[in-house]
Amino acid sequence: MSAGPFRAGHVAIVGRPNVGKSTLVNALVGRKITIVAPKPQTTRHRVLGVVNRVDAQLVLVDTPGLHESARRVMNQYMNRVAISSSQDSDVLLLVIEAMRFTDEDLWVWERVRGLKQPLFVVVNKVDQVYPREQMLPFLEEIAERIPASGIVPISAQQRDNLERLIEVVAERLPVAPPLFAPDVVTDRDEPFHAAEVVREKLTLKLRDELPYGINVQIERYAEEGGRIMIHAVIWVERAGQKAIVIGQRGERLKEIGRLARIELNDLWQRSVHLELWVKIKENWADSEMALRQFGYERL
Ligand SMILES: Nc1nc2c(ncn2[C@@H]2O[C@H](COP(=O)(O)OP(=O)(O)OP(=O)(O)O)[C@@H](O)[C@H]2O)c(=O)[nH]1
Ligand SMILES: [Mg+2]
Repeated sequence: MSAGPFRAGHVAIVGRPNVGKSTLVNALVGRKITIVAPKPQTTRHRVLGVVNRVDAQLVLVDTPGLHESARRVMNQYMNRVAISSSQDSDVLLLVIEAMRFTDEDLWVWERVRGLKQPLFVVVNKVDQVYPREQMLPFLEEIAERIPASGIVPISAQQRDNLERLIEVVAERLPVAPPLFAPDVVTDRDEPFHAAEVVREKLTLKLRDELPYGINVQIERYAEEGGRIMIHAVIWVERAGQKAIVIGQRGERLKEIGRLARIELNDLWQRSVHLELWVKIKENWADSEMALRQFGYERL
């Protein structure tokens, strides 16, 4: 146990899409609070995850992957979320992938390099590197390119070196009392999580381009006779997309609903009844107004 003062603050987690930011948040919190998928641009919102230690509370801020080609209103919104979360944080974690420093990583670094907060480079997915010594020249190159408070190689998936990461980050947080009560793990409520889990399953089950034009909205969330009743609308941008989401004889939609329901059942230890509808709102991702209606915060 440490004899130092209690420290608490916000730790923004930024990086290009698909490097493992959300996986890292879930691994550190020890519970799935933010969705994960093998495709880029999965996270769209700022989601907080709270990590409690004897001498520190880390309020992790999961952010959408910063991406250079953000032409649509929704993509610009995602980048704004990531940047404003970074500005508001006490410590920044720039997540990259082991052995892969891309032009987009460089672009992300350019976006945050002017910020005053301590910044750590988190080199994720080291489980994919054999033998590990291969990483040394890569780590040296990163150290040369990015003047950071530290470089921490980890595997979010294998939970490798995460305690070390928590330790070095906690040391840089301000001396402050906890920001959240000890039983709070996230700022998001159950309907938000339900919508996100449905979107995660859609992302997993649909071909590559489609998930970007999909939004999930909870229309009804209620407890009835000990069960959680959820009605969700899956918004797509065109009639053709609706047919794809539903699938032949409704098979795909059924499977997506089944997977989401199982996950929510397990997570909440409650019986969940989930009904899904697919509706069309043309080009909603290009519309500031549609984003507002869907509850994307104003930034
Ligand atoms: N091998 C390996 N895969 C990982 C690790 N961490 C994450 N992944 C995988 O990388 C993919 C992307 O993970 P996410 O956590 O969704 O990445 P993200 O950075 O949040 O992505 P966006 O939200 O799209 O910006 C998923 O398939 C994860 O399972 C890791 O430590 N090792
Ligand atoms: Mg994510």
